[in-house]
Amino acid sequence: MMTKQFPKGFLWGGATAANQFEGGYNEGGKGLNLADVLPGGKGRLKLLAQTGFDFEIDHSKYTYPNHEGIDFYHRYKEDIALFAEMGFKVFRLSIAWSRIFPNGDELEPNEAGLAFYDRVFDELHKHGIEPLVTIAHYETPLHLIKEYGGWRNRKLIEFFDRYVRAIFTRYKDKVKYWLTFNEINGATHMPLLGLGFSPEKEETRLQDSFQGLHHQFVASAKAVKLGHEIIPESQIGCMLIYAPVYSYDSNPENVMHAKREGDIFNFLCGDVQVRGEYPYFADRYFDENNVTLDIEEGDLEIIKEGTVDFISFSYYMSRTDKKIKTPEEIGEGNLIGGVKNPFLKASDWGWEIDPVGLRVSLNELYGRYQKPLMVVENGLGAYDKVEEDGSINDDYRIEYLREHIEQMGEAVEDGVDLLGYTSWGCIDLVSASSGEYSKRYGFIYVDKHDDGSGTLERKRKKSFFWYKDVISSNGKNL
Ligand code: BGP
Repeated sequence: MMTKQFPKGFLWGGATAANQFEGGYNEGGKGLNLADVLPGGKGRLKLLAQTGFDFEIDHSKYTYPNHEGIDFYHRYKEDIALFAEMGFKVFRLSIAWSRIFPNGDELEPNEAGLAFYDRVFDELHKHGIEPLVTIAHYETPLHLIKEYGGWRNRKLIEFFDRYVRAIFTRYKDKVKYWLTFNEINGATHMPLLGLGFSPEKEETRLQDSFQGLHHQFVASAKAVKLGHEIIPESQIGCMLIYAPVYSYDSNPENVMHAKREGDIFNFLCGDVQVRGEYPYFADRYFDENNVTLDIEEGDLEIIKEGTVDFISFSYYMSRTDKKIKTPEEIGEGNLIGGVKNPFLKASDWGWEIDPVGLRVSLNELYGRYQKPLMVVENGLGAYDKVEEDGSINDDYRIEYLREHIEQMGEAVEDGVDLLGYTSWGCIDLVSASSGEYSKRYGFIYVDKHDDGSGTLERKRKKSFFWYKDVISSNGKNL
């Protein structure tokens, strides 16, 4: 099948996060972070929230899959060679903050942690692959959570500043593309992952989340400014979890409700990071939800001065919104709420599959900001089966990706400035929401299972060869 032309130099690749694939959780002087105390299995986020981070790491009742991940820490050469075989132009990974500052509040960085990423970046460059680095991807040092209460505490701005200064300085000749906070706008839904705290009560969730977000906005803007100073040619982006919000029907009440939900979810954080100011609708929303932000003098100037160079986002699903739901409709929507969309099928984890929604997202984001975009996460979590001959025939994944890439091609044809595409979990890794190995996204299969068994051997899936062809034809052969 032929699709539209992607721009020359389009950045094809794959995406990961340190805590979900590195392993080596206590090697090289690394300190514990949030992901290290997240147990495996569905309901892990709730479980951790209930215990208030007091898990013993050797707890006999739970597994901790993020401790071993898929052992990229020791196998990075083999994995990067496989990415290179597919023709990756870019590889998205995160730096684990607690490898660089084990507790998060030290004054000096940990040399062994810095040296590890040096080796990884050198290996990538050896293969002509550009690193795209997320500075914070759901892995706040545990000490900052326990001692300071996570991002609710303004002090984290200072610690983060020290961390970014250390990595910008160290990797200034090796990394050009940076993202500040992963899925920053997901924080109000899942404050635990992004902000490192679990709301004590529902009534304070929004107040604490937006205060934490305000601290992250300041920290992000400072990082952008500093990055531009230390690495003049750097491109620093924000990272949003984007989900276009559709109205359930044409009832104007529903349409207005969907519009406002979309503004709050998709654009509030984006406006702060891209335009450098809180949007016009924020005040009313904060008033109506009893949110009073503590904004210190100078914060808004910093935010204004540290706007991002491009916008990156994850795209997994759209959301269908209805103002007043029937009792049956409550809770039947997808991960990020709403109601069921009768036109869409869902994955085995109930995530609605909507390729056209990706074109909608790209147009909405470009229409609002006119800044280059990058899709840095997209993919299908699915159960894979290894056949007797060792092959893995993941046609369902190929179909999913083909349909989404086709829609990206349409968006490019619409006139959207799109820099690249890194599909999520290009190599199988630990799921963020459920801590499962069996929710697989990769082109590369990893022999590792939910019960902890497996040899960690890597195998090329059918989608591996398909994606290789997609890249070498610059998106023409789908
Ligand atoms: C995003 C996260 C990733 C990743 C992905 C898939 O929200 O940025 O870390 O895990 O979702 O989610 P899951 O692993 O829960 O399937």
